[in-house]
Amino acid sequence: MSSPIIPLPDSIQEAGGTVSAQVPTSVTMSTERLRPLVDVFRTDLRTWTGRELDPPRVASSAVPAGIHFTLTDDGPATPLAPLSAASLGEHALTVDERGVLVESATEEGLARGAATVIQLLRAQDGPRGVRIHDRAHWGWRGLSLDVVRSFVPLERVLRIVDLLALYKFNVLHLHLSDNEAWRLELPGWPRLTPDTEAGREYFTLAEYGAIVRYAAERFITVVPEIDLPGHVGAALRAYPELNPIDAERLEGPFPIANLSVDAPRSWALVDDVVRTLVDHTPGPFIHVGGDEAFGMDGDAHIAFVERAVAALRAAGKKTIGWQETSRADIGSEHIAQYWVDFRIDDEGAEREPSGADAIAEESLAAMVSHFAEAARDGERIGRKGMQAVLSPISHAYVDRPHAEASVDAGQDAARSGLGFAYYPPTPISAYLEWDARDVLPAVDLAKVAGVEAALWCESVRGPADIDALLMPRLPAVAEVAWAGSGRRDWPVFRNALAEHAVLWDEGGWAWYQADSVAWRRRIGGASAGLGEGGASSAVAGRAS
Ligand code: TNX
Repeated sequence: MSSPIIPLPDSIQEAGGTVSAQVPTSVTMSTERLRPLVDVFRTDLRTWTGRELDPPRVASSAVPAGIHFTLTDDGPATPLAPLSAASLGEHALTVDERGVLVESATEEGLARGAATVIQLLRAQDGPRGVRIHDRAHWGWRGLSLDVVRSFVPLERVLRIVDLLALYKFNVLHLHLSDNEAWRLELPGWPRLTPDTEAGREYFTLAEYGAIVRYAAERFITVVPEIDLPGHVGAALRAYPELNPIDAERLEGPFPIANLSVDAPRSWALVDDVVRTLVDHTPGPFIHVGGDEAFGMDGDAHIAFVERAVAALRAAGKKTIGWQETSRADIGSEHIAQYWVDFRIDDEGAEREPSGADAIAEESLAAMVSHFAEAARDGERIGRKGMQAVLSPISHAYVDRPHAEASVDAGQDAARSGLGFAYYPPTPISAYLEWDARDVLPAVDLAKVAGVEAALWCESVRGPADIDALLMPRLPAVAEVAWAGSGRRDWPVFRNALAEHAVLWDEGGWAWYQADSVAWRRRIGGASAGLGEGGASSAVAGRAS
């Protein structure tokens, strides 16, 4: 049996005979405590389906043709945190003649069930009978969003949060600084965030707080990253005293741009970054960056990572950093984010794009030695017993050029310019057909925390490009991130994907209309109903 729900639930039982004739219009909840959650559900249902629900009421059970949320445990709510027990989002969902019932011991579980309800209500007619039990395999299901190479304004970030919620992600990792720009207000360092001709292209701390709150309402934790000690070109342009030598040679792709270990201001910057992120981030994790400090002395790199990690821990935070941070002596509580999987991607990684600026000779030499060392990070993560979040370039980076043509002529014409030009064209199936359990054999499976997609924006020319890179690749990564094994069968998955086009259309996404999928659009106001009309009582899902 196939199901259009993405990611595929742990267990689904279709009850073909109990089709609800009506689309629900009312929503109830077992306790007043659920009102904020149910209000967010109503908002998000409107976003993705255009449907309106009456204001929620407290009730002891479902009302006919209504949606009912039951919190089965009235103990105190635990703080939102990736990798907590609640982060698996366990819940049950039943659709029968009484209506739609979502049950969970946690609010987070109810929110994940609500995402399934939104997917079920995408069709024009009432949802069919179904019995679902679901929970995530991985407690870290993230998207790393580069708001630097192309600024992503607040409103767009919130739309991306909506998308993450729809596909049961629980982490938004914000990449806030890089060679090109610095996108977060930092008190005491005003030159980092100048106004540009395009206006103000950075987040004030108040705006950052608004993103954090909006995400938290959807049980998504923001993990901020100010990338140090490499990738600091923007900081060096604003404050050359952070490294007078590197500040002189910031042109071209992949510049050597590191904080200088000898510059006292470098350490002040690290401390101010740490303090600001800690003060404005309620979530338990801060990302220390740490990647691609090309040309930097290894001990100096380690010194910065150790100082940042120590300062964050002293302030009560947990740390994650790109895989290169595994070289520091920071204990096994640290999470290393693995990304350099050139082993799987030998062909494309070194693809020189036509017309690209030449990479400076010294940058190239520094890169070659950097990636030689990176090849040993996986083994290091395993040996040190660190946890790992998996973002393999070949399967989790959504900024790769599209391999499929688009059925939309405009999109197809723009295709060659979209995606980081150093990667080969990549089909949607590449984001589905991998298993997080196979990525890092040197790391104990119990130490694998989960999966994170990454959207880097070097090739992004406007909002439509962001849409076309994320969609429909993100749901494929969601499938891998939510499931231990999942539905990694492209011909089956694409049937489910095809059904989601109506949601993306309604949500206003300029998603990439790859010609490898028979998209089902809403034609003349009617779209197909839910389910494939398979045999009733079929049992499916990951558990079967
Ligand atoms: C590598 S991923 C980078 C980024 C680029 C990206 C392009 C990582 C830790 N570093 O700076 O934007 O490739 O896909």
